[in-house]
Amino acid sequence: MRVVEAFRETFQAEPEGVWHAPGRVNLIGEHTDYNDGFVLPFAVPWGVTAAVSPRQDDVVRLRSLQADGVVTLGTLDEAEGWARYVAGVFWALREAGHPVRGADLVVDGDVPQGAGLSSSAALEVAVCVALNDLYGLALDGMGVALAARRAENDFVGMPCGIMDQAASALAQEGRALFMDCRSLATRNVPFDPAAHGLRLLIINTGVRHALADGQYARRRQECENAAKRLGVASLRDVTDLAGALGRLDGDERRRVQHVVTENHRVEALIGLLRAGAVREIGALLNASHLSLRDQFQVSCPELDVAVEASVRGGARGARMTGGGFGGSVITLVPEERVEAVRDSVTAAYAERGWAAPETYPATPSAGARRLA
Ligand code: GAF
Repeated sequence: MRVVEAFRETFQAEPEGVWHAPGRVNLIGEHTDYNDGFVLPFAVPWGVTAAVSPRQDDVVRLRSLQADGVVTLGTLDEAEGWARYVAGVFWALREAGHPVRGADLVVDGDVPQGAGLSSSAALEVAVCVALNDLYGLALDGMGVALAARRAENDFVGMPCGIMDQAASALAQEGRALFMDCRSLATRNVPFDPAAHGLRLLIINTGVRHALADGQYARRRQECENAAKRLGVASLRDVTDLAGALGRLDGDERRRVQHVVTENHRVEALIGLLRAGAVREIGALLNASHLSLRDQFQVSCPELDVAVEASVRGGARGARMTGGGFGGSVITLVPEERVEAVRDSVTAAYAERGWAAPETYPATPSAGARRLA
């Protein structure tokens, strides 16, 4: 494993172990996690592999095969850029009272760039499962996800929900992960499009619009404001949508419309999967995309064009996946239409002078685990 060779070369020692944590795509349930709602992500075959040894002191030495040099952190506050995601995990575990000292780490990531497939959650979770094992913390998968989310919320400063870290920590091969983000109950739901003559493709727009982080925090705030105005703890608790919409206007009204209907779409999609009606989930994917575009307003032209062109090319349905403002589209395509869908998207992009986006098969993969 090249991460082990790099560890030997960097620290002149064998790593104590090697761990892997994947990125994710979300099948449906977008911008619902921080509203105590439902999500249905699954792990992708790409992620972060970490070779790690514990230390007797509190120093963290860190090398990424995707960046130059070795970062040495005497204190966690010294971390900058990508190293903050790693330092944040040490911080979150120590804050929770776990006896975590320093470590030497080499990390190697292969999540496609710009794809919005949660490479940062993969990095956090890979480090967290390593420290969990090395320091005997006995956290379960959700415990790992919660510590990783705390690192991102309170150390990195990104107010994300629990979906990405939970998917990375708890996903299983061949299954999607249904999660109730209020109770944190999870269920691994079999999802095998190939058994139905279908392919789920990821279309990576390769763009990430600069407003993404600021708009994410704003959406979250709008949802909290709307919940307060409606007198509910969170938008999960809206049971009378028509009544709620009648009491709101403008952006808050749109946000509520999205979140409430999106939760129902997650439940409907689970129902179809349970009935073996995988071919029928396309309409829910399309409806989710329109809602994210028009009500939640987190799409962008590159995502919309990829969705529309893939449906024109014969996809059963398509939607943006993840936070939005760039990243990827997922599209559910009958096997015999895969080439036609790729051609349709490439042509639509070319018409606008955009480079052809990369596409990859999205195979539901295993969650975080120790490799060696
Ligand atoms: C990002 C966040 F990190 C998730 O928590 C989730 O809110 C998602 O956007 C939108 O569904 O990936």
